[in-house]
Amino acid sequence: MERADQPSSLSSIAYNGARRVLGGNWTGGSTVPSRTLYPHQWSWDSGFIAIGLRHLSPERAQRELETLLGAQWADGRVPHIVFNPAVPLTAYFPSPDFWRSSAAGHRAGAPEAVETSGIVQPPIHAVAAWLVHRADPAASAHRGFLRRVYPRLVAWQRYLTERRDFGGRGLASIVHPWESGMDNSPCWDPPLSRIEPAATASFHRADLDHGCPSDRPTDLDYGRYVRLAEHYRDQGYADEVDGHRFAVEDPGFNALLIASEHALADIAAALGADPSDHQVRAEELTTTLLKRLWSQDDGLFLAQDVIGGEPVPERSAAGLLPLILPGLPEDVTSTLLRTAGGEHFGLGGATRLVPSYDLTGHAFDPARYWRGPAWFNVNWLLERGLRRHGATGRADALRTTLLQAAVASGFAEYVDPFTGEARGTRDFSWTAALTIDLLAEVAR
Ligand code: 2M8
Repeated sequence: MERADQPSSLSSIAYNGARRVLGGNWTGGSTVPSRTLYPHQWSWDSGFIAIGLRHLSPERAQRELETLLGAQWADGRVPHIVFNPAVPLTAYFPSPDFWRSSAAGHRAGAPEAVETSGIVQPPIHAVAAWLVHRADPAASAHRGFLRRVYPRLVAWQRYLTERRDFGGRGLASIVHPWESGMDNSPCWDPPLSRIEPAATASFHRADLDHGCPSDRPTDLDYGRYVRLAEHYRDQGYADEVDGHRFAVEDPGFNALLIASEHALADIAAALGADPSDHQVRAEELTTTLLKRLWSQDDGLFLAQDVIGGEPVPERSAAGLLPLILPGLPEDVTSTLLRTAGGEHFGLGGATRLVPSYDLTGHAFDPARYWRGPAWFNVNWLLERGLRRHGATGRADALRTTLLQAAVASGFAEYVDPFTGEARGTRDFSWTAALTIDLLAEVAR
């Protein structure tokens, strides 16, 4: 099933190492982010993983996405974790017996055959499906890949634009910090401070057995994560506007939502359907994103606390992610490019890779989860954003640094943004997958 035609210009250490990681983390229908820390299937991880896998085996990349979409709920949501029943309950917290999806999510349309979480993650999936298709359009057409995934991807996007539009202006809200994918970002501190934490003794954190405890979120943060998830579960995972205690419009999440709407337009056209609905929606969402989240004073997009009714005054790498989008005004892209290279993120200067959070921010910590370290998926997105907006030299330099850091760190989950020193777990799947994607780009 695996392709043998490895382009000759690829760095063989990076390529072989990344292929080994992805092979070791493959479970037969999907890929775990990490054998130790994250032993199930994660939603946005699988999107990034499929983007890399397409260069090794387009069919395996298709299966990665189809396994995830096979756990989609009837209301359209794609759950952030699809649990592997063969993995012991104690291996990861919150486990399936916490989420109780098939029972508590029954009314919302949770599947009966598989247990999942009830929250979501950033919608990279239509982007991934389109890239996977393009890796081998003939094989994809032969398997009917796009025809099968298109209706599911449309339902997923509509869940977000219709059921999660709590601000009433068209952007999707996240209802839990984990939904951002940037779990412990300082952006969530103000809205989280309103949440009464669950008692620490009421749950057992498995992450501390595998990760470095001082890098991981605190027990206080975890208590709040648990309380929010319990509340959502106990409401039957219903998305009533006033049923949530945490609702935030995150620029990173919404940038991927818009990028996926553009990808749906491409997919519709490839299937001979009318792409115009998707194009119009992508343009409307971009206009709203600019109107609602852009901050010229801060030089990037800010998250909006929907319940608190105000922007969150923190600079996160999520605020740079709209760089992946077409159709931004020239002054916005030039400001974003300046911000990425300036004192707050230091790209091309103080830092080797873009940190997850403002270098000058009060909560900056180069080691702590999503509060400073650099992540490969975020930097891969920014590399594409730089390229899209003509900053080719900077994109090339970022790509080279990413490849060096991935190999030197043993395909780490994340790295110190100044030194590239490995942090978190090793043999991490999206780090390996995106390495392969960048190598393929070099070879082209
Ligand atoms: C991290 O999130 C999980 C919860 O979903 C955790 O900390 O236990 C985040 O880095 C997230 O972005 C990622 O998808 C997940 C699995 O790699 O791990």
